Amino acid sequence: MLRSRKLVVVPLTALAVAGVAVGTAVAASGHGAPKVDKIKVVQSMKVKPGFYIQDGLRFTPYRSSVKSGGTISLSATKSGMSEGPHSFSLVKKSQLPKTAKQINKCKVCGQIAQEHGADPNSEAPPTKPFIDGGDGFNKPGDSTFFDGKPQKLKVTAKKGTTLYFLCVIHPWMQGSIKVK
Ligand SMILES: [Cu+2]
Repeated sequence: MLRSRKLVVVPLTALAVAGVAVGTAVAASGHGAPKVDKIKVVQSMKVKPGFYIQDGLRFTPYRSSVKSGGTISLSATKSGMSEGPHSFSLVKKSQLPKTAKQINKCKVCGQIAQEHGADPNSEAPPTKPFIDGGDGFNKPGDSTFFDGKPQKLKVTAKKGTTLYFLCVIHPWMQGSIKVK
């Protein structure tokens, strides 16, 4: 039931059903203990019968920081996965939707979902669970499909950069990471 209410920009049936292991997400390894910043998907739903349902599905914290070369660990609570999978996608600040209309017509969300290889006409998993321009998780367009299984992302963006992210399936799930 929740699923049918989901705000979907392009038909994301494929993303919604896929259970994909993201093998290419870069794991932190070696060289001492890299600082790991944790971002978690959580849910807290509020309902006012007759009026609205407030979907508290979100990344928390929505603002965080990481050292250049450091690691972001992505995880989710059980309820955080109640509305299907997510993506953790870097976009430009100007591409973050702010209004309901922008959320419903999130152009960049459609583009990134398409690049993940989500076939809107099938329930096949995305063909490309990890999108990377080739030099790590550091710029708009880089994206990982998140099925709830914890992931570690090495952030290669330079010190001083702020990365903005959202979930292309639930585009109100947004946040930023300061690279120190
Ligand atoms: Cu999501």
